[in-house]
Amino acid sequence: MFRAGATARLLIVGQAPGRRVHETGIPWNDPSGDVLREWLALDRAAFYDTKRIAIIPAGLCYPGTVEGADLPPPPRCAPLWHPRFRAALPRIELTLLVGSYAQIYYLGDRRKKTLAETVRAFREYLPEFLPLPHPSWRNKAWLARNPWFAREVLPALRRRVKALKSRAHMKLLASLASPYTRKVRVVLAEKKIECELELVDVQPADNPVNAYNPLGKVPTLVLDDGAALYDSRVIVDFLDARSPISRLIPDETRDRVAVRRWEALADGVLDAGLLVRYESQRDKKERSKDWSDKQVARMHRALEVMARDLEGKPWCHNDRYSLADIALGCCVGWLDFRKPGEVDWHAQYAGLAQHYRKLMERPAFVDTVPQAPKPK
Ligand SMILES: N[C@@H](CCC(=O)N[C@@H](CS)C(=O)NCC(=O)O)C(=O)O
Repeated sequence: MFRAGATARLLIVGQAPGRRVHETGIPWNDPSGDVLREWLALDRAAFYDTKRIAIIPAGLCYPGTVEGADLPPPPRCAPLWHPRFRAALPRIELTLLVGSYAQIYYLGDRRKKTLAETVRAFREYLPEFLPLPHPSWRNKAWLARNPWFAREVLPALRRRVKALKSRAHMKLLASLASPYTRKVRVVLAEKKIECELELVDVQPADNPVNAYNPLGKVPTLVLDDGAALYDSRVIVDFLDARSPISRLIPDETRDRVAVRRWEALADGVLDAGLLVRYESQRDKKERSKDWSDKQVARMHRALEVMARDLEGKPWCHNDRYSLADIALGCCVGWLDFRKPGEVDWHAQYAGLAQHYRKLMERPAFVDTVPQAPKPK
């Protein structure tokens, strides 16, 4: 017995259907389900909304009872079915492991000696998993013995579930020409995070972004509660931490700062390129050649360092695709598009061109190629 829609972002893995659930054909349709819904602060409509929540127990079928007690799920069930379900549910961001059977399958050796210790150490398993005790009436005494559960775990659980619910309404104020916006869009696509795109024109001094971001720049990410995040570096940080799918920023400090240095370099080339572009749009007699030359020289120095650091490597940092590659791709893709200072990076930095071709094999890059705004 299971309920799941391909867009679900929360997965609830319980034990196995009990007799009442088996008879009604609805998972968690029993007093345990009522307690679980209270823990999650969700009503029945929200709980059974398969577009948002998938419910797949460790054992899919009713295993029967012996002397009134439900039998445990057969151990072969989860390894057989869960990988298939997970492959069909690419958007799951948080998996609630309700009871020890779900924890055995998903956490394996990462479990502590007792269920209570595992649950109490819940922060260790986030953002991917959150272990919970089984909310059955038999566990009432457990809950009384462990008051920290209501104090520490439930508020964290409710916060996460609420955040998942509201995430659908995130809105990215964007421009299809902006390379920084592209960086955020590639991250959204790689991490399979849904987000509405609102195209805005940031040219006029009085533009609609100002109301959310005093800097009046795109990208700006507006959350459900109206809070706004900027700039692109802060937004990608937020998005990467929100979902465990395709981690793009490493946890370990040295790796993380190495990836972020790549990003700073790629963004720095763009900052200089934009200045060159803005300068070229001024009246001819007002343009400063020295100023533009300084920016172009800066771009060349940075491109040279990037080409050198990439030499002989499959990816910018270590052996995996990361935000460093995304930042580099968005940088050189934009140079192609706007050609500030006529920098011929294809010829001069062949390694970067080759890397961009490789990135353009990814749908996230193909779908976000910069486009000029439509003339009004
Ligand atoms: N550091 C910012 C740069 C954002 C930025 O400069 N965006 C440009 C579009 S590519 C913009 O909004 N420009 C409007 C303006 O400068 O008035 C980021 O990473 O998000």
